[in-house]
Amino acid sequence: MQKTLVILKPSAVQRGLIGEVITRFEKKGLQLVGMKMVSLTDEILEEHYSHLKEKPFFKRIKDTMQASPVVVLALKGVDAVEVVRKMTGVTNSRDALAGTIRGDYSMSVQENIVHASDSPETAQIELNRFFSEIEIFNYPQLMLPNVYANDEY
Ligand code: IDP
Ligand code: MG
Repeated sequence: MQKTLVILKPSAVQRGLIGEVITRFEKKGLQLVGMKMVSLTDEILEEHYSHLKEKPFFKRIKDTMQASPVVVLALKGVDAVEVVRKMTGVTNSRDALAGTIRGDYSMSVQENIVHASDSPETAQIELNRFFSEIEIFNYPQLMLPNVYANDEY
């Protein structure tokens, strides 16, 4: 089983989409193993978006990610990283397919509702960035036999 990190960005928080987005992940069959509301510091954003540090819009991203608290989620499932990325849709929400979170809820590149880890390696690093060990819960997913066949997990 894999774990992955999702951030419900200020665009989700302000637009009242927290519940709807979490519901999508729950309905899919992913197990919610961590969740909290946090304010993101300059430091954490510079680390998290270090690949964009040289971009002209970097300050705008930082400002918008600090416009309100965000909600961070840890989700668990088979191939969770790829599944969640697919559910998220491409970065530019106007190109994102209908049925994806960005495709259904956003018109923006920047204000695109969610962040999702892009590889298993990144997911591990990002989960450690936002959660301490005791904030990630290990509990039985009672619906497991209905979510997967027993040779899938
Ligand atoms: P991702 O969120 O789809 O993985 P990244 O390229 O990792 O996309 O970029 C991180 C975030 O930075 C995006 O989700 C978006 O909010 C913002 N971003 C990326 N490229 C642009 C841009 O060209 N203009 C404005 N914001 C951008
Ligand atoms: Mg990314």
